[in-house]
Amino acid sequence: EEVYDFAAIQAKWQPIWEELEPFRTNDPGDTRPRKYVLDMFPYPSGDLHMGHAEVYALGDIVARYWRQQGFNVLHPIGWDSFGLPAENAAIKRGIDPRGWTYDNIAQQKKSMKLYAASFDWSRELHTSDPEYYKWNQWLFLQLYKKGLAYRKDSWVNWDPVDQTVLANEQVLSDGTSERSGAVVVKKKLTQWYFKITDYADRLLDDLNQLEGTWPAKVLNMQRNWIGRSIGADVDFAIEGREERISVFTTRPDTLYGATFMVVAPDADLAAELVADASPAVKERFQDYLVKVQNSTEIERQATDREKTGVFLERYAINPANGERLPIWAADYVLADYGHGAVMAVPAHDQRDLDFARRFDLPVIVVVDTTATVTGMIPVITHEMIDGTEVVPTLDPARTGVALTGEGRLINSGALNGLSKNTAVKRMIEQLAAAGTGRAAKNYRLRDWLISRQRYWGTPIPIIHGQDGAEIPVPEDQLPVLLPPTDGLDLKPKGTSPLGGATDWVNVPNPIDGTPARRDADTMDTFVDSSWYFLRFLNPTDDTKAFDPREADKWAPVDQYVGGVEHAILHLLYARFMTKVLFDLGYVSFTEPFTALLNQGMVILDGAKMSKSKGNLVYFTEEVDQFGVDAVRLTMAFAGPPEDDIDWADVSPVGSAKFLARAWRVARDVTSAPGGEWKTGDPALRRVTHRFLADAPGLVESFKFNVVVARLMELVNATRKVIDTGAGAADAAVREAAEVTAIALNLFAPYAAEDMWQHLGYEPCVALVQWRKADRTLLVEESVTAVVQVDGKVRARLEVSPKISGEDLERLARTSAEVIRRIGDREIVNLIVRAPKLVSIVTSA
Ligand code: ANZ
Repeated sequence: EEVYDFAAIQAKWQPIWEELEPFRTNDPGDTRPRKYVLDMFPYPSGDLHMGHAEVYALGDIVARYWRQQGFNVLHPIGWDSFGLPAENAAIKRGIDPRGWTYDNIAQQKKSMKLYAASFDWSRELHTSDPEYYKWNQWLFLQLYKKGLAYRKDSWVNWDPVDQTVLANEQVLSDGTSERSGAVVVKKKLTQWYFKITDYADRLLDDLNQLEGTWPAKVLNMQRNWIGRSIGADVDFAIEGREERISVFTTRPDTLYGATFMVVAPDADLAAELVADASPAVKERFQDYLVKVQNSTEIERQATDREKTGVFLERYAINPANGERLPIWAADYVLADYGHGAVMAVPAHDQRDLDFARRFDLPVIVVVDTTATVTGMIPVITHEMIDGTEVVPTLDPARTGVALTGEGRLINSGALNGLSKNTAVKRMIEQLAAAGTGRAAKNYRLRDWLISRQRYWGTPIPIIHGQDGAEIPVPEDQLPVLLPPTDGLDLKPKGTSPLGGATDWVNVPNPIDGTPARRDADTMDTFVDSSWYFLRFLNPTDDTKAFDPREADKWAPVDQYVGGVEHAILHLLYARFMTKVLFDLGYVSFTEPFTALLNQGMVILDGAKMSKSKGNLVYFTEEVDQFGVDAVRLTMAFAGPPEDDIDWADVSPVGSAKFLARAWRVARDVTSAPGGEWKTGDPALRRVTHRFLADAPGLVESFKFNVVVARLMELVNATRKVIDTGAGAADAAVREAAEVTAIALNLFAPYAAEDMWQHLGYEPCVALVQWRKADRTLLVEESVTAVVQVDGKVRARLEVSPKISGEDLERLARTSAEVIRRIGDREIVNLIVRAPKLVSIVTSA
């Protein structure tokens, strides 16, 4: 007997699809509505892994689905092929990163083709091709012209192992490098930045447009990352200094409670302020600074650490009441947030209170948090003494708990009696009137550091003149090609390896021909991926980065699919770049990805898979053993796509068995195509049409696992009719088998195509349209509900099996027979068991 042989089926169909190219989307006359479905492109770090197997299975369901629904679907793929892993591999093996990268791409491409995701391969791109990175350089120049790309000297996150600068986003919450795992330290360097902070408000506010189509978790992460705070800048006069010092505060209402000032030790301000201090203090400050520079931002902000600091022997003057405030340097204040200095209000800020208690500084309460404020619950400090609650205390210096809640102002001159919110407004007005402050906003978001001192990336298209001038490389001279690696030392050392390419680096100044030097840094690879979705629209065009007319047709991306590990970095940068391109007039939309689906991770026995843990499940092994379709189906069937898939808990064997079952149904069909469906078994037809009616909604809400389960039911129902019902020649059996093939195309394209052929059709089943459910077959059969009056059956009602208790009760109460039987007696009890029973007890 003929058996389901996945390997033979794969070998049969792959070359046919290769030849037919069913997923090319290049017909300009195509008038169907469009959908752009994009899966995050892979990094070519080796062969595909199980994470890829998941994302490309899920993204493909969406792409195939919209095609079946009559859409012209763009579903491209490419490679994010610049970056550190290639360079590190090259260093380790003494080879060129190009070879390593393109070999891996070839390997992944082979696997990807076998995996049969419905990509338009004619649009394949590699970000490490000069044809691509030329446009990174062009983009850089557009940002530069707009003042959005600039260089500055600054403290950067330095990875001492990879010897490179990291973006804040690449530093994990434990202060180690996302890439190397090394503890990240601070280092001062001149670096290129993109001014993403200019877009902070728009990046935040536009998240509202994505509500409902992006995961709430991602929206939150983006919001927190941008971290907008609303408050005021307050200017403090400084004794013996001409200029005032501004601080940012979210609580200008507490200005009367400020009892000292704190500056970040690593801010230039601190060094300046300490310059006039005694030698002993200077020395203490220097020692302190060294310690601070060796700690991470996370450590510095940890609330459970004992506070440290140095008094700078300087004083500020409180603009509200003229009080003299000692100025300290302490590491809980960060140099690059706000103004790198704070007004410390220990009564109402926990960090300030910890500091005041540690160094015995005064604490003045200015908000009575025990007072009632309309619409607010007073938040008061309750103290436990010997197990009993002692309420309330306004003595934070003793309790050690800052009063951060709502309340009414005290000890604050004209502000006394006001609620916190009113006092905030009033204080800002007062400061503004006096010229010593103003309303201000602050963001956690920092500018995007794009310089990398590494080889395998896009060269920055700037030439430095002898006089220090920055000269953009003229656009007609792009791309600035990466020099060959010959003779270059790629080993990380803190300066870019490109600097060693003498012939490359030394160029005449484009303006006056004097000797000049190319910028030797390369760009963060997140630049590459910030706009790649646009390059897919015309990937071979060598006259422009992308075609705005094509962008109007296809973009923004309707459905983006990828891992939650990109929830901040990549998505934020792509959103930023889209807004920049909008402002420059190149695109007509402001958000790149209309909808986002984050798939979970593939784990094993509850643990993340990794080479080092030795718990890797290999893509090729799974595919060889169970077949592409079974692996893909398993990914879809495992559960909601956003959940992690524990590969130990799923059953590719079960998937393969189901596929064999479905395939055998198609093979068993004996009727010819084109028969009358209407003559078929009505019960099976109802199952088929219920499936046709329900599946689209389920796919659109990403309940792929439910669709698979329903498909299994359909196959079982069909098998039953073949074996013990109307038989294989019944029209309903053919109908069900055809629908199964069409639907299975979403999950298991090889089996589906083979079934389609067995059913007598030409390829490709992927281009066959979804069948409309016949509404007349969706009417549910009714059930009989019994109505009892005082224990005797008095009426029978034909109702829907899904009727609600309320509806059934109403039907019973309005039934003529029931009304007649009750007569003028009163109903004392009524029990409803929908859909079967209503029991009425009367007063008789
Ligand atoms: C006085 C004050 C009183 C504050 C009070 C808070 C409570 P977010 O919400 O995170 O923006 N701050 C300002 N600049 C800082 C810096 N460079 N490093 C560390 N802390 C800094 O926090 C704003 C608050 O954080 C500011 O408001 C300031 O402390 C502190 F009852 O000013 B506040």
